[in-house]
Amino acid sequence: MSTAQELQTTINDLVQPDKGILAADESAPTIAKRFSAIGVQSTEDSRREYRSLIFSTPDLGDHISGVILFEETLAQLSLDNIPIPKLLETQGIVPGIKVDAGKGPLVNAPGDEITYGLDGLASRLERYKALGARFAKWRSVFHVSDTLPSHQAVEANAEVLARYAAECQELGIVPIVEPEVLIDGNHSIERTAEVSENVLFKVFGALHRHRVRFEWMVLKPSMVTPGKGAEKASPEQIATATLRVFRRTVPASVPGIMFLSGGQTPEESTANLNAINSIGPQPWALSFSYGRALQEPAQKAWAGERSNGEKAQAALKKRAHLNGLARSGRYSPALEQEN
Ligand code: 5MM
Repeated sequence: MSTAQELQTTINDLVQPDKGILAADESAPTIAKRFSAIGVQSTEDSRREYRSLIFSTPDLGDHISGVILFEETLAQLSLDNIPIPKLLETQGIVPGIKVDAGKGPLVNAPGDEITYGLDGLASRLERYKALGARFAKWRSVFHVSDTLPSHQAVEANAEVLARYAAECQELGIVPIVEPEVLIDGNHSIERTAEVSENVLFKVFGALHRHRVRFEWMVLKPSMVTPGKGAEKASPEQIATATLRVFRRTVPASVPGIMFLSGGQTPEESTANLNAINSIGPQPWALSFSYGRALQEPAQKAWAGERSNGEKAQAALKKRAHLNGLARSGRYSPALEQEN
């Protein structure tokens, strides 16, 4: 297969009606935090057990088109000794890989962060591809206040996102570009909209400068919401604000926008996606690439006990199903009560 064919096939497999992406790429410190909330110690074995369990959920591929893995998981065997990427492929799910190397302070920009990981990226991508990864993900974060993010933080993160995306496409790997405007703070929905619009303009400018083909990428943004400490907005307000920003900044040639949940509750993130898909038509598919909002109920149900496996799988299946409905505006909160 040519590189172009590989990229197009992966896009076709990832961006499908009724389906979205499961983000299970928590780095070691993040998964330790999630496990500690359910009283489970994070070890290589407990991570393998939990992830193997959720990826084996019967018919997970009905509503999940791709799973983002952390490097450790990509090379792990399931509890039945099947390589994890192979287990996903047999479920009809595309395996992907988080390739950024975390983030840290941006020098001379107090309060801002920059994402690391460009050094040696091409050789890592080749290794991940040999292990079965067909798409990748890189996350940049933008803190919000009256003054943040600074001009240099927006420019610098846009540049590394674009360089990452170009390297992925060169090797036939679909890049997921994740600029996350953080929910932490008391900022208004108007301030989030202003920051998101600026960030997305700069990100697409950089992607264009680095000749990234928009047709072969997926955007993973945050929704336009008020900060966590501010008064809540309704799903309709969030949908209107989000779409206004995206229609101004995201080229129609991008096939899919797959939102992160960013600290919204599972129910909120489904209701908001549903509201977004109730306004249309739009040029792109609008779906989910949730981590916490898909996994939280499953983690609670599992609580580290193998005997809870079926309950955990049912909890994940339920969120995947409801988000699959929200993907085309067919969700209603009343469905939360059904099993
Ligand atoms: C699952 O968490 C991902 C990795 O985060 P860390 O590097 O901080 O461990 C994260 O990139 C995730 O894919 C996105 O934030 C979406 O997850 P949420 O939970 O926001 O939907």
